[in-house]
Amino acid sequence: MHDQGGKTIPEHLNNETTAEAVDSDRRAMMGLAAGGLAGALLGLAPTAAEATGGIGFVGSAQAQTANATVTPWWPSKYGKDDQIGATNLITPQKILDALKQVKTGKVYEMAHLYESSMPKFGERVFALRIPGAPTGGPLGNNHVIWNDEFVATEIGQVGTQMDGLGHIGMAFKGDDKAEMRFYNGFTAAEVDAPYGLKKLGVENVRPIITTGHLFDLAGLKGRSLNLGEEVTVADLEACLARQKMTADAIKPGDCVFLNTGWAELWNKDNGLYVKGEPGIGLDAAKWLIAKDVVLIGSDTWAVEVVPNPDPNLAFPVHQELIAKNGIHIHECLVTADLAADGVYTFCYVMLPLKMKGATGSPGRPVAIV
Ligand code: UVW
Repeated sequence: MHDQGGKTIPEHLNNETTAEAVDSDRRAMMGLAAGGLAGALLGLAPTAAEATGGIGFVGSAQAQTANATVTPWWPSKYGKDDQIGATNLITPQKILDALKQVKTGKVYEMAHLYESSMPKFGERVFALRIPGAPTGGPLGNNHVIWNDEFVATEIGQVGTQMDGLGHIGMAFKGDDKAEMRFYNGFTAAEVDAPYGLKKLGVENVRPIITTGHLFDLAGLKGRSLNLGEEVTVADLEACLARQKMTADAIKPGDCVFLNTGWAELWNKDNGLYVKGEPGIGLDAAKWLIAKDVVLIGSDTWAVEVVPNPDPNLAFPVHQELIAKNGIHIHECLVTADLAADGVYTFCYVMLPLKMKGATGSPGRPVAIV
């Protein structure tokens, strides 16, 4: 363990090799930008987001997406007007099957504490205040007082967060909103509005009560995974074998989770936590999509490998899962407790807030066995 500013960081995530790797990855990305289409970025001051770390890895790729040529992914297999995506698969029968996993009633908390010090992607904020403290009173002969909180934040996109289907899309033609597409081909002109999304808001998502499966990648590798380390299909299969499971254990409508060990950095080295991460690449994402999962979660902030091994791509797994297949991503989860107890299959409960027009949901997801 290593002490940094009074916080203890696991040695294997803090050694100079890791720090150097981060810097050299970043230099490599910026070098590619210089040689590629994003050369136009050169000479510009880094954006505020780049200065914060995380987005810096994808800055060059972002500059290259102005005119994407993509095969339309709509209409959705759930119908051309569908707004709930893969949660269509959470049927009463699925819930009954999931509840069969509950044998002891033990609950694993999978959310981090929401607090201002938590790591946040880019320029996101989380500020909670109790105005007045106490906010009101005293009133009446009984002198009642009360506290209310005021929270300023990107509420669906900080801390433990489930991405809704209106969070991620693709710009086919610059900033033409009629050519920006989201899940089911809805355009930004149809979806986006300043006071909340008009379509695909998180209020549409069904309560998620289904069977969950953990892939203990840190257990498989005997170490926490590294920044930029791609989780492959072979890794997922090796996890299942180690956990004495087979791939057909994952049924349509189930959720899957990655334990990478990255959460060891949470509130210890937030800069490194959001600078990049280990996670699934496109191949593993497609393998899981073929299994008709409803949600993929991880102890990282994006579930997918960042930076992507293809430096021209920025968050392609987000697009593949959310926009193209209506599959949710659940980020910044606590998975280590499940891994420590060897709990690989459980009943997963996440009730996204019915927050009209929101892009995602905070919450208190739990695994029950
Ligand atoms: C982005 O919003 C780009 O990332 P995330 O969904 O991981 O917060």
